[in-house]
Amino acid sequence: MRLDKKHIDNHNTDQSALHNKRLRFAKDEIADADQIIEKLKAFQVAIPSWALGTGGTRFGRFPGGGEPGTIEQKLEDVGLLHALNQSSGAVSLHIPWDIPQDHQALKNLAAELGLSFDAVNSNTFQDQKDQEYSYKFGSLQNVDKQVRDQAIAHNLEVIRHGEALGSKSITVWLSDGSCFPGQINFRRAYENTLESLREIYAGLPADWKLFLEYKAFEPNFYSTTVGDWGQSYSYVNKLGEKAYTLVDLGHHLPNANIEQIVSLLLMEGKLGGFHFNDSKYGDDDLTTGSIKPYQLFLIFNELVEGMDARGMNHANDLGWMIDASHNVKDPLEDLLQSVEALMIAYAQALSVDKQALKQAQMESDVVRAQEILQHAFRTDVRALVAEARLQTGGALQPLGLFRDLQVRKQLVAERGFQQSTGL
Ligand code: RM4
Ligand code: MN
Ligand code: MN
Repeated sequence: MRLDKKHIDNHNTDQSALHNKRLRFAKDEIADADQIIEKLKAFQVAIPSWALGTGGTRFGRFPGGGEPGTIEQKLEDVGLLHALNQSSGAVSLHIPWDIPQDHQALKNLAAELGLSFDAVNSNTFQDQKDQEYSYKFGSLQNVDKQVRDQAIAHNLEVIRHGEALGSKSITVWLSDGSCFPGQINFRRAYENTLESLREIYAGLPADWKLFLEYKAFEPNFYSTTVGDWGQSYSYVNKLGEKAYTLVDLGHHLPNANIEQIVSLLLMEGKLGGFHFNDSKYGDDDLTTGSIKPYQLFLIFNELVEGMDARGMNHANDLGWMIDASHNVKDPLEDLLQSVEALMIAYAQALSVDKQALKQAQMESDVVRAQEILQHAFRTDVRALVAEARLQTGGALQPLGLFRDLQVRKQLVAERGFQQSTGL
């Protein structure tokens, strides 16, 4: 299904009086509103191919209808999101959940929908049918070199798929670790993993990046071999200049100060990208900004400050991706909410009075520093985000239009109740 542009235009016409009123108010409140709008227009968030269907928990799964069954349909779904918000212009594929057959045809379809391919993801946390060796006791860390070689070969194949699609990065997330004390030797696991990563890194095209994601626990519950940002940093530092750490917001122990992690990784030039989501307890993969919007804002505040300090391009120099799972919401509605939350947090961070904050810090004026940050967080920037969408051809209210047009009903009519390969 494709959206007819005239539906978007009609929707925007209907909404324009209200929008203009809100925009005037926001522009009065926020200095540099026009510059913020320009930055928002350039900012794109990649949608994960595994989040377009209903997810589940280990207790069950309650699939909805009209879910995409093929990569082509997944691209079409991302195309729908992008048509609505003009901020979802990329897709991140997970292999082998999605194995591209005809790369050129997929590239053509993506181009038609205004999409590009962001990082490709490898998967050595599950055994696939016909796989020779099992990953039950780890992949890149495995004590058996044959298992490691199989996992390395898989990663190299993922890179080849990505190359053919125009991706420029691979994200490696390992479930490797142990469930019980004594199960593995930590140092040997580290060394095996490093050696394996070096082989993958050696197969990286010159203009590619390798993102190494960390996670504190699950599915291994005693130790994880890339368990936190320090461990990821230790590997990527040894690998070389094309290797970076990837931060998934749900992969920390409770109450970790993620914004500080972000700031320091940026300072070290080793922050590669993000998997955005939200969580209350663990790797809950909930809608971005649904539980801790202030934390999301604080992370963006560090991102903007740190990227500006290094002269980085906000839109292109880091990988911006969502990593979510939808159990009770329509996946497309959920993703629209996540992208909106990201745009709002980014806009709020851009609106922080950086000079004043710096001065407050230099004077150790703690109260003033808090006032400055919270002022930005509490200022309603939604009209700026909507205006950026309007100027790029998107809908003023993407979620509202998605519902008005009964997109899900149309997808069900088109595809039936098939189940996608969602996470
Ligand atoms: C992991 C991690 C990875 C994702 C898998 C499905 O917890 O977040 O990024 O690819 O889940
Ligand atoms: Mn992730
Ligand atoms: Mn995760």
